[in-house]
Amino acid sequence: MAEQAVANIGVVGLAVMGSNLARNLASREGNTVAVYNRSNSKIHALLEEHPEAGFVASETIEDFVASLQKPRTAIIMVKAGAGTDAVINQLAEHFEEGDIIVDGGNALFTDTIRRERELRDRGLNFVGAGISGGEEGALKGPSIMPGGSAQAYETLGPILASIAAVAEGEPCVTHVGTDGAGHFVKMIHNGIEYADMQLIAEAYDLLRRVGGHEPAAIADVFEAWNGGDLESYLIEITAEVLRQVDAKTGKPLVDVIVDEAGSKGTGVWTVQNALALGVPVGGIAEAVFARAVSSKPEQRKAVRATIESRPEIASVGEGFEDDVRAALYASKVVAYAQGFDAIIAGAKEYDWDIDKGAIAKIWRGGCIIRAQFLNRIVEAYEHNATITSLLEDPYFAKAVADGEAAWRRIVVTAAQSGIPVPGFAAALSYYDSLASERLPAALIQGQRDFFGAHTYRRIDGAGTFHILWSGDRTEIEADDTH
Ligand code: NBP
Repeated sequence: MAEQAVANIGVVGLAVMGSNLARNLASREGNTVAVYNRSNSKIHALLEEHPEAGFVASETIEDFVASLQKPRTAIIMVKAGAGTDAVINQLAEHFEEGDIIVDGGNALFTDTIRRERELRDRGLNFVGAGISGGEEGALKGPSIMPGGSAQAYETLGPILASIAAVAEGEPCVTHVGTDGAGHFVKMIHNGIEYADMQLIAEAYDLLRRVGGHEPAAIADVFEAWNGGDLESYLIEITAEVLRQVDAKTGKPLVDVIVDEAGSKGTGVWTVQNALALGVPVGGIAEAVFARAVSSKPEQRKAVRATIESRPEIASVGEGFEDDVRAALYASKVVAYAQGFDAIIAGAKEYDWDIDKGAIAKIWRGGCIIRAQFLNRIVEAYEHNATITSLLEDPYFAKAVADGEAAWRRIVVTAAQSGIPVPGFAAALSYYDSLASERLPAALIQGQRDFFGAHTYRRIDGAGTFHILWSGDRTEIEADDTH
């Protein structure tokens, strides 16, 4: 066990993510990796299974700290929440000015903001780093979204770059911004992931129920789509899942899986925070809600029992598959546009200087939403970093316009057939909202003025107005304190 300061990086927390990240670090030239875990059995197991990694192991936090060269840099990979706070406190007790504590877990970004402030006051650097890619990513190359100070990134950046995934020759890591910026962007990444998965699931449902195809045939469709502009990890694994046959029954696996989707909460965080920031992320919210609806089997059964007949499935022609593909692509553009809107709003609220193009770049490899499509987002922000929405970019504007007719046909077909497409429909409504010259928000303002004297502005001049609704219904100029 370790006594001397020989390691340039340490990992605390050796469950699946931490041990894989430690192995990834150890496999890169120039790294000597210190490891520690609360239950020592995990340390021994890791050392036994991977002697080649040359880990510097410690059975106490004191020895772990002593094994690190200065500035000491330790990555924490423990369960988010109380476990993370416990480990931070242990490290902070022994760390000295300039040392760096990295939280690579799935922390809520507001916790990261708090932790960074507390540790900064003690002269320590704290980096909240979102890490995406699951256990395989941690081992072979994740997408890494670190926040924190620029000073900490000077030491940490090259180490993270050495273990990150590589896309188009560039490591999938960038200094996202100060304090909680990295965990905020990771949260949005997960929100977009929810939306993307929901849209793919809706496409599958339509191909199955309207198109009449079996899962294996739909796998072929997804495989073909993966060769085009939808090329992505999620489309690729969808084909794999649909092709899988259940060994026990001989049925497609997808037909024996209970149709109740679980979640770990990052989608909910995305929607809660977007609501607080006033950013419409309907595609992500519908994806979170769709999982919630699926997870209420008793309610679904009770309502189903009251329904006597369901609509007939609409009959469709040869172009149906292409229509579904176009609807999927257009809805996906909307989901990403909404996700980037949330990043812009978060950056404004929390005073982060976030380079949107750089975020799209680091999502091109290692993470769950990795896709060809992200290159188009990189190009959009390279072309004009000040666009108010991705839908304003010429490429995306044309992509959506090209698919628009098909998108509408698909939403109509789904509605006629009684097939839920909350993702496709919400995305289309959002697009139509942005595309409409006048919105019925004017009526809402009238209603608000009626019951709450909330006032309104006029289209033909400055000022704020109110109708004397319970009086003679004349308009008066109001002050804007209402
Ligand atoms: P878990 O989230 O299952 O956490 C287990 C680890 O936390 C063990 O090392 C455990 O130590 C340690 N721990 C706990 Br629990 N409470 C502790 C405490 N009070 N003090 C010290 N250590 C404590 O591990 P994981 O699945 O490897 O994930 C690690 C982090 O990475 C999490 O934040 C997770 O959200 C995030 N993440 C996971 C994935 C994924 O695909 N799994 C992907 C991306 C990010 P013990 O051995 O002594 O109990």
